[in-house]
Amino acid sequence: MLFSPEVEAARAAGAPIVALESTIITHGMPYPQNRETAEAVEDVIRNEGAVPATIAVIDGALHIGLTDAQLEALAQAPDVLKLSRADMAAAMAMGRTGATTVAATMIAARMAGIAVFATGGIGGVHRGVAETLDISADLLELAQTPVSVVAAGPKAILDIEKTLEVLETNGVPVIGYGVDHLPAFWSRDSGLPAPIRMDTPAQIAQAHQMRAAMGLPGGQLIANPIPVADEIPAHVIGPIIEDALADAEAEHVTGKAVTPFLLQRIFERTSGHSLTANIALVKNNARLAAQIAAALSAP
Ligand code: PSU
Ligand code: MN
Repeated sequence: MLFSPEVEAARAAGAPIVALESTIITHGMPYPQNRETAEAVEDVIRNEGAVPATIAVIDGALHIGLTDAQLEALAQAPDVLKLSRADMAAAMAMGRTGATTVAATMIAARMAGIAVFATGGIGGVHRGVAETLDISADLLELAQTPVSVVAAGPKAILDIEKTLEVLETNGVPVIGYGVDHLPAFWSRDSGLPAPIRMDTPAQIAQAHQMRAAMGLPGGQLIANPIPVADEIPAHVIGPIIEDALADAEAEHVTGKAVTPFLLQRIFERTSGHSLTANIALVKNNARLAAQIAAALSAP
């Protein structure tokens, strides 16, 4: 495990650190917006007084925090693997380069002693699960790895109701931040109630600590709604998602390829509006994550 100089210094000083995933860079956004976003998100965290730790596997080494040069190289690299719990260790053993999903980033964060992680959206139960059994490893990671993950809610490409059921069965608290309804990534309201509502970073930090004190395994999912100005309302994004899902089925896209395929199609069909929204919500999540990290490290 290799720490960037910035993260190393933060660890030594006991400063708040926020983990960031890298699949969003390599498989979630096109170049150069992916690199620009990654840097902007890191800056949001720095401006809140915390230190960003973007996580990736580079030539077999697990990096906690990337330099600007490493970030730039990753953003442009062809054939970067998408690493989840199942393949992270294998990629390291083989000396490969891979981006970490939410699940893999949580694993790395726990190893590095980082309690808070910001991303855009988590994986979940895919629609048509009865046929495909496609349930993201992200959900099972939340059940066992003690990291608080700030996301903008499950994406509407998923079956949100079933995603909530799996999280509940696995004992994962799903916390709507300042909202009674669960947000749905591009939209502020999924139409479903948020299982728990909290209104301050301090409450979220306290609940994280309480779980640890109780010896409960697993993390928390904090669902932070996209800012009003950047929202794509459900009635606009809904039909576009339906089309993208139909394309995926027609083209027999399966497994790991499903999420990146759908995001790309939705990007094309919204003339890039989905990307603008995605960037805004990741920054918004980074801000909240930094505030939670600060509350956790407050004496
Ligand atoms: N949601 C996004 N963009 C992404 C992802 C999710 O808005 O890039 C990525 C995350 O890394 C997440 C992964 O962990 O997709 C989930 O993939 P899967 O459904 O194959 O588990
Ligand atoms: Mn999947």
